[in-house]
Amino acid sequence: MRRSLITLLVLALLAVGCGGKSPAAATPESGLPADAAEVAAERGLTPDDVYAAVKTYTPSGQLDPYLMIASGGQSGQMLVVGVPSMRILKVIGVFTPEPWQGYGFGGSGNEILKGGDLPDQEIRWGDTHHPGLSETAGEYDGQFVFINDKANARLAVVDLRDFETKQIVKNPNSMIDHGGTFVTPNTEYVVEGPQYAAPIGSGYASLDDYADLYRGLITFWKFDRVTGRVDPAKSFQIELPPYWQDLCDAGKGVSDGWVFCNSFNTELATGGVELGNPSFEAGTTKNDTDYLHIFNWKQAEQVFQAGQFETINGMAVIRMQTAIDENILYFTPEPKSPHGADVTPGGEYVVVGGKLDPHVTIYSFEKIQAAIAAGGLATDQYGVPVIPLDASMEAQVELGLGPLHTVYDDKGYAYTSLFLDSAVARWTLGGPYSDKHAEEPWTLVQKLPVQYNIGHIAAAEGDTASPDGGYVVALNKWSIDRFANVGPLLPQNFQLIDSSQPGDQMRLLYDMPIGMAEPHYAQIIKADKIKAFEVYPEVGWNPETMAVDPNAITAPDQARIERNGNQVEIWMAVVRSHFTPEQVELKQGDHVIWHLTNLERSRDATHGFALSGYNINLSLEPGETQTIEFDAHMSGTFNYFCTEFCSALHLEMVGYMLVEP
Ligand code: K7E
Ligand code: CUA
Repeated sequence: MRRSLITLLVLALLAVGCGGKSPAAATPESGLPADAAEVAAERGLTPDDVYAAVKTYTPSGQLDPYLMIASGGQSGQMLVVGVPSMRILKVIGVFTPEPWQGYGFGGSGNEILKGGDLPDQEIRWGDTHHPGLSETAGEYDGQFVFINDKANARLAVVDLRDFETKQIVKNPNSMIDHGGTFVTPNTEYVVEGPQYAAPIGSGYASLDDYADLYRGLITFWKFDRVTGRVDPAKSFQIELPPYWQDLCDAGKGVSDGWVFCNSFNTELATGGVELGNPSFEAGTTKNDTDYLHIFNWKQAEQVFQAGQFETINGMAVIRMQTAIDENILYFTPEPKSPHGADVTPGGEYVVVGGKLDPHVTIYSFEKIQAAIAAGGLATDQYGVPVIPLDASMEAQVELGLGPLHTVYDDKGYAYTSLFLDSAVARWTLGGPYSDKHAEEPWTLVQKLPVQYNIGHIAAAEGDTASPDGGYVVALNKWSIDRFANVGPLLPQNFQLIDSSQPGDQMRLLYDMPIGMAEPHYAQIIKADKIKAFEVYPEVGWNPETMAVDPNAITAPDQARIERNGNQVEIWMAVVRSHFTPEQVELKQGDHVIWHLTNLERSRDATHGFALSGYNINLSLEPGETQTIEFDAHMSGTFNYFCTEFCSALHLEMVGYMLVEP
């Protein structure tokens, strides 16, 4: 029935011509079923609208072929969105406690969040920018996703078996970062690019000493797939000039072993508009060009393993002079104030968008290598060899105002976001991509308006060695008039674009408001690559260790309370629709260790555990074990209750915790 309706709709579209701008001839003669035609007419839908509806409508029970993992901006979290339905499936607690996931309210999430604290400062939010999916041979493998916290220079690891954060590491030598995360093609390293320069370790130094004491710092976090953790002891950093390094990308294919980062503020501006100095916005944009940073990370890894580093705050730092002497670091000029540096699927080119230059500049990895091999390069003021632009550049394509970020598809097209034009530019790649499309290489094909001020752009499997094509998502910064007015703070707008047809046939399909933060980047992975648990594999599973917890119980009759002096230890069973025990008697001042195991094996049979007054809240997914520990410092009558409506007798899923004064 449903299938035949869609067939009819599609036939109708063909009949009325999908490209037309006039309202659909919503009559039975159009081929639309009478009731659908009436709805289309009533709502004033054009054939384009009907096309978009049919492309995105996902009937109940049908699954999306793609998942988009988006940064959650200032919320500190990550979002999981189905594509093309643009349904939000999950908010993953990362740098900010997330009550729905029971993350950061007494369970193991507290320890994970603590991993990101400064020595003397607890931090409970983040500014997430760039999610990076783990890769094997340059393809997303669906195992992990990483993300940075720009605000505090931290990195988080999320395991895609349960979509939960497993680790947060604090960069001990930076207070801020930006150009990460992204992975090397086999996830050997998760790279955290820097941003605003500071003394290494972020100690105090006068801005008068900026050129001498301030530095950039790129971090290569070693990732261990078996433990699912970053290993700081096997990680290293490279000291850089105090230019403000921005976005980075890893080479792949022919350029595997290399990393590319933009920079701005090669002017070494230090601001002070209030003192009559040029403002940062003026001071950092004086030069016509900045430097694309080119790193040989495989060489850096060897230098690190050979011990040619200094240990600063427990972290290995390869000094700038070592990086120069050991042929790790090169520069080439790039048009002023660049933003994205994006490596093509085969690794042949790096595409750079200059925010203040209407072109994208395409660098050839082969030419860069030839220039390095030829030697005789001049250097910048810090002694870093600079490859002249005409020796590294392959092409420039004029796209429009404010090119920022570029992604790729399977048809030899690149897609660049144009911030000032509020448009997505589709243009053709040359070289080995020339025979994939009908147009001239390095040519603008189409500019599709978006609403409004697009920042990043994401494509299906777009950062892999073999992008899919079909969908592109515009991550727009402003939404202005796109949605009902909800006050002066407006949502961001994700716009889904159909990129399945060649030539100038891109179409806008769908608007999705993000009313919780400003997402920056997103990656889109084939849904069937992710093999997430439906329930935890065994009863008693500890999601932090990804193994059965020694304090798990497997049946309600193992539940018990043991007192040892003023320490009380509880082993609690949680199953529809009761907790065992239901009465917990404590004395004020007791130290409480409380293990909870959800014995359920049915999918979605999650129980919550909220303990009133004590700021404790857990989400116990089927099979999960969590442990909370606290001092019963308040006397009184408290309830613990289930916060997930798990059964008809969910309200009865409750217990009393009595604390005797
Ligand atoms: Cu907002 Cu990648 Cu942090 Cu560009 S970044 S827009
Ligand atoms: Cu368990 Cu509600």
